[in-house]
Amino acid sequence: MHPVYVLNGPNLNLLGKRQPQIYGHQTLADVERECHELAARLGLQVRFLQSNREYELIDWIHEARDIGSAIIINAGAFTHTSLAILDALNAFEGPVIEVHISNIHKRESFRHHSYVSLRADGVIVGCGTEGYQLALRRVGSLLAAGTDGK
Ligand code: CA2
Repeated sequence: MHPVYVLNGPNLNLLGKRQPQIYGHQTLADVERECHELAARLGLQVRFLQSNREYELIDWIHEARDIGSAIIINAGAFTHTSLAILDALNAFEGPVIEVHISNIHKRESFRHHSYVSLRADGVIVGCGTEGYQLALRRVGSLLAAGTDGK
């Protein structure tokens, strides 16, 4: 089975340990466990990854080109800066869902623009860590329908 890549960018390893008023109390390990549980119920497999390094996220997007069925990505602050991540996502052919735990549009103006959104088939913002579950459900529907959501 081709796994769904769930990619997490810089500082998301701190989830649940700092700024709970913005990002909630769940840790990234909690989110990962919930993703695996839901994926099993949906008949999907998940490869859940986090890196603070831009090149590593890009390498995983390339890997997903070869063996992944879909990408769910919270690129963290790289969302707002990384043309390189956008280029990598543009080379991926399956569904891409962008997730942000906080509502980036309610925050500082520098968070309002997303390079990832220029490629994403769906965007989930401001739903807390539940956004990952919502994204996984959407990926499940798109894969079952054999469409990429475009
Ligand atoms: O809301 C989101 O999911 C973000 O992608 C999170 C990024 C931020 O730069 C984006 O604008 C929106 C930051 C991730 C940092 O996560 C932390 C979690 C806990 C404590 C400190 C940082």
